[in-house]
Amino acid sequence: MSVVRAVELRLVGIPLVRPFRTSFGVETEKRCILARVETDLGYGWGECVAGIDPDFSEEFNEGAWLVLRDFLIPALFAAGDVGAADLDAVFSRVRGHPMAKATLVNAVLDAELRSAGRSLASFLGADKDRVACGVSVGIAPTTEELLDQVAGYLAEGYRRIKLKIEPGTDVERVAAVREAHPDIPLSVDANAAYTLADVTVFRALDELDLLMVEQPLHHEDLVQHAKLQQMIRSPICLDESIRSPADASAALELGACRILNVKQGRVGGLLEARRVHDVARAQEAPVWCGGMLETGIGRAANLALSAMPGFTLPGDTSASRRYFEQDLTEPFEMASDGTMGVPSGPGIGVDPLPDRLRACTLRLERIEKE
Ligand code: OSB
Ligand code: MG
Repeated sequence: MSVVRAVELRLVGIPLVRPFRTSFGVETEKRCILARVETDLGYGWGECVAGIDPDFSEEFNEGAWLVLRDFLIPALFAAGDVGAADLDAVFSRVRGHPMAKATLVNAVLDAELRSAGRSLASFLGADKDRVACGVSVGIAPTTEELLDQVAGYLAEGYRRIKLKIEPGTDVERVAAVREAHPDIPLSVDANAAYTLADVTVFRALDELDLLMVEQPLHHEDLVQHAKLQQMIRSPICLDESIRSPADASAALELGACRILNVKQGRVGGLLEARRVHDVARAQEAPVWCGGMLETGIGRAANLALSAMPGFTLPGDTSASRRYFEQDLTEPFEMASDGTMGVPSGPGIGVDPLPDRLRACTLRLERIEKE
């Protein structure tokens, strides 16, 4: 338990090494909110996974900033002496906005763990100190470029390739990658771009021995996902549809998916992510750690989460250099066997490099408890 005395909100921007294109848009820069909470015991960091536009979810940077500044931070100050585990209740009067809430939950948890000298991985019950890494490959301009990128990532050691697809850029592309690499773990992510009327696409993908098909349909279509899962062999994995442990449990019970992508930021933070993990484990559904092109701050949290026992598939926990020429923290590097070390220092185990942080900050607002 501790009293939060101030929160620094910061909008940061870092160019991506190459544009990242999905079925919902293209990103050339990572832009996100970082929160640094100051408590009577120390400080902690949280990264908000919202992006520039409300496209992956309703949440986006400018909206999340206002929700944090005008609702969540005042509620946190009013709560007085609190622990990260209490924040669910403290924030309950704000409906939705799991990404904004996660920012503070994670920052307060980081502060608690730092002051206790305990690593996040140990707190979450990690059973490994290295995790297997996959890579999410954006929609490329041509099949040749896609094949080049995939070959490059495989040469670096990535243990699973995930291809972004959209209507019109799907079966042929995926088949070309499968032909070039008959034995690799391969998956696709549609980011909700299809409908049940596209079942022929998924039947064709079924022939390509995919590890999973991620979020084929609209995020609110749990029933349609259950119908699609009945029609195809490849396991469906849900991402956008899962915003809470309750969603996870509903989706598994309905048969809307057989695998879950756990993004701590999308489900309201690390504590809720642990609950999603527990729900999935109780139903023997594998989970893996998704990513939102995080900076080193969010990446450190993701790596700790990935080290939990139910995370049995490689995550989108790629090396810093897959995203940025220079990260905000010391770069996360992947070994040639496709594994990455889980930070073991107190809390998330990393800090932003002061000069990098200054150079990447686009806006800074300090909010103090009265
Ligand atoms: O759907 O998993 C997704 C990135 C931004 C928004 C949504 C998604 C992604 C990724 C990249 O696939 C995962 C990563 O490497 O961080
Ligand atoms: Mg996804």
